[in-house]
Amino acid sequence: MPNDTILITGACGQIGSELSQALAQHYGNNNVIITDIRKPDNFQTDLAFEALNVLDGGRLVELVQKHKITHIYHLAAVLSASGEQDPLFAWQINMEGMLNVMQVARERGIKQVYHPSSIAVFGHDTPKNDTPQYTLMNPNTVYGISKLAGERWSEYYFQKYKLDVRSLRYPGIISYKTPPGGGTTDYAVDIFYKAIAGKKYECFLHENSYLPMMYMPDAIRATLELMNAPSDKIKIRSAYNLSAMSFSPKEITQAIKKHIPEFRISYKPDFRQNIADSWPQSIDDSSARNDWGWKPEYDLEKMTEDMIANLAIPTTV
Ligand code: AKB
Repeated sequence: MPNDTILITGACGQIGSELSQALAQHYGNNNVIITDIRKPDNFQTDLAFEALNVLDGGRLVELVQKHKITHIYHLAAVLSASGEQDPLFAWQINMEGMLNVMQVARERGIKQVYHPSSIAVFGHDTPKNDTPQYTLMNPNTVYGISKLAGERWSEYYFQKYKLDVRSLRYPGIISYKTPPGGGTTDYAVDIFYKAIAGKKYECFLHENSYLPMMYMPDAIRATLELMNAPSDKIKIRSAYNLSAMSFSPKEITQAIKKHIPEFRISYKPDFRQNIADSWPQSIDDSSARNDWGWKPEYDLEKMTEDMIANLAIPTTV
């Protein structure tokens, strides 16, 4: 739409850095404002950057007014493993940050809000395989608790204030452009950097720890397809289950070894194993498929081939 202007929080993170580029292609470079607590020194972008601490609701209002924002993609969050290091801080960023966005969106007539959720909303007593959309949800990380509360708030703002909030329960996201920070699924990214560097990888999960995962191009496409779907197709306003592939550290090692036969891995599970054990091993995303036509493109083999090809390209600095 010609007059739409997008604001993204957490835009320098793993998903934000790629989603902002995809949104810029869709809406135009001049219509996408990226924000984060600060811009990392090596962060390359053609998009306008504004510093924003998501706890500062006044600054958010100022930016919304200044840039005539119509859509907000709220990605800023503390992830599962980092959250356990300082649970109250994680709660504050994840909950107060989200409520600031919702409140500003309601008061300033924002047309659409995207607030991602995660497989972290599930817990130890959730069915592990083909985890249904609606099931037992007793998360035991502060990240998971905040994402589940965020889902309830999303539905609340939609029902009570007709705010067009949409959300996906992302699995672990694998990508090569910007590294993830502080997640339990990060091993599936770190492992590629070690393999490409010809180094051994010490994995913080055990070899048979299965988790749902997705390659970044699928995650970006899912987000855009969800947000561009006609409103009557969006039947779930908490967050949609979303799935692409599921593998263990042992299986991703085997996939990497097809390209780099000398690659070696060892296992030293730490506190993140308990988090991984509380999450599903695979996800039933039939609601997303039926409601707005979701279909992933990348499986483990295709993703591994693409990751290795892209990481092998030497960077020119
Ligand atoms: C994490 O591991 O915390 C995230 C997630 C699954 O939401 N990648």
